[in-house]
Amino acid sequence: MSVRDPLGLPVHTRLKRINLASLILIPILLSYNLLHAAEPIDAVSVPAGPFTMGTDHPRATDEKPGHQVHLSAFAIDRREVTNAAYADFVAATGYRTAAEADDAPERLDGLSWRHPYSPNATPAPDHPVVYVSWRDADAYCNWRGGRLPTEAEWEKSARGTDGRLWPWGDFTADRANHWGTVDGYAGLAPVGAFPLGRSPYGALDLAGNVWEWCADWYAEDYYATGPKTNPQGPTAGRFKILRGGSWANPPPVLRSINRFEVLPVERSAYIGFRCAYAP
Ligand SMILES: [Ca+2]
Ligand SMILES: [Ca+2]
Repeated sequence: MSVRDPLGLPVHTRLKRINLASLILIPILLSYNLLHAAEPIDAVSVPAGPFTMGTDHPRATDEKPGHQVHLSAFAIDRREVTNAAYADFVAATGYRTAAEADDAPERLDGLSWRHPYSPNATPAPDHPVVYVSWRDADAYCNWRGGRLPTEAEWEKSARGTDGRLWPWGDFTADRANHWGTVDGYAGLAPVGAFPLGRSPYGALDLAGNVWEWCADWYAEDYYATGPKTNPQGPTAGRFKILRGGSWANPPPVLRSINRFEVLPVERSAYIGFRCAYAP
């Protein structure tokens, strides 16, 4: 007489059925998870310590003065956030960007992060996501367990501690996607296409490709008046900070000290972002 389980089946028969089901179901479940899980975070570490923020250059305006700022340790994405990564976020959360709202002006053009080049074109998965407002960027970083970098964190990530003006040192045209085609790209480039343009900590495309949202509100005099330890920006304001310049800007705009301010609802083919994290 064989042993029977509560369903009345011989145990060895039921185990066979379980094994058969596992053979079919587990690979399906695994492949579903692999297809829908977010890519692992690839961030570079920036150690605690001081760096030179801003400049004393006579033609500088809101970048004055050069001053020592001390930051706690943090990590920052090695690359700009891609369309593929943003698609993972939208698939997981159902998030709808500002450009997709019923009353968004872009709806007349059919442009959004889903269709950034033209209404019918699908974006390249490895291009930086664009047409994202400050809130759209902030929501993504929160979902990833991070946040947008502060303006000070962004600048330290790009400049290191020796006061350089571009992430790799002095400007050379082959190290960032900027205005024109001398760098090999007329428009957006895949993220990480310029390994020689890496910052002292290994972050890529901090100069060029897309402008990057920072957490802070903008104040013209903040470099003169802000705190010298972990500055977070003014408590309120009208504009948010963008840094690094884009594929549509000439080299001086890509300088790592260049501050640019826009309304937080702004979105365009020139604006993307990356996230920062606790170390
Ligand atoms: Ca270019
Ligand atoms: Ca960039």
